[in-house]
Amino acid sequence: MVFSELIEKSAREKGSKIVLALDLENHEERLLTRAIKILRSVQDYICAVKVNRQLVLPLGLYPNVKTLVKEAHRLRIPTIMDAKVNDVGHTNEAIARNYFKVGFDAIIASPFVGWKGGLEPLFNLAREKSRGVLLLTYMSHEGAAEGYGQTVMDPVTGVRSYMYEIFAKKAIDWNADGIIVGATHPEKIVEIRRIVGDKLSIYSPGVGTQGGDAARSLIAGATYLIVGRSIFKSKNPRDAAKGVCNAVNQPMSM
Ligand code: O7M
Repeated sequence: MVFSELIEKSAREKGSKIVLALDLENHEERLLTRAIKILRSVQDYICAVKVNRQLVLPLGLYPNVKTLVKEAHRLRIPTIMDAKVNDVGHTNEAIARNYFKVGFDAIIASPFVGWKGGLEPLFNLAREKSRGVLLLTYMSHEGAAEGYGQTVMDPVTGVRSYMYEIFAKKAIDWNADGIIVGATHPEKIVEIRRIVGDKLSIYSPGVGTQGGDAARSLIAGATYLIVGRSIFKSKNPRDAAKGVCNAVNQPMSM
């Protein structure tokens, strides 16, 4: 099963479009225990878990991150490694190989490095291992405009486009499993959804703490919502996850 089908199935089974961003602070004691505890407590209200380097660095891949990924899979929760891979091809491939080896179902990469000698080897590896690749397309922070939002001119045709329009089209051409567009820019979600149609899922981070609105992002065209602090920093993460899940729960339209 390809990643986009895996998460779609999970979303249907759980009745949730929420991807938990498990960004715990590294000063917290017993980090792995706490990560697993939160994951178990919210399992009924999330369709996937996203782990980033903030957690991987203090935990270490072996054995801790591997244990966490294994636990997620035991709970039937797909796992996404938010590595924002952004280097030359051979190191991109090596980075992805390490994350796939501990069991991650998908990896997040940056399209700025391009295809040839950039993301091509990573995509090839992901296909070989039946894992997913998600691409950043417009980030949630203000400075996203300086990169993803800049206007660029095609040197051959002279046509001007926004960087995010180009990335959205590349994501289709490269056969990515989904793209990331910040919930703090619902107008960008609308525009990008027009470009990708129903060919790609849109994952939208920045809900809650960063100011993005869950329902508004879904109406704009997001498929999944990536939510971190407003769930795991709350006194009762399970109730918080349930709250976000129920607030946006309409009949699944994926
Ligand atoms: O809900 P938060 O604000 O606590 O966490 C948001 C998560 O989404 C956090 O894990 C970020 O790394 C991630 N994220 C953004 O906040 N903005 C982006 O533009 C992109 C991401 C992301 O997930 O990129 C893959």
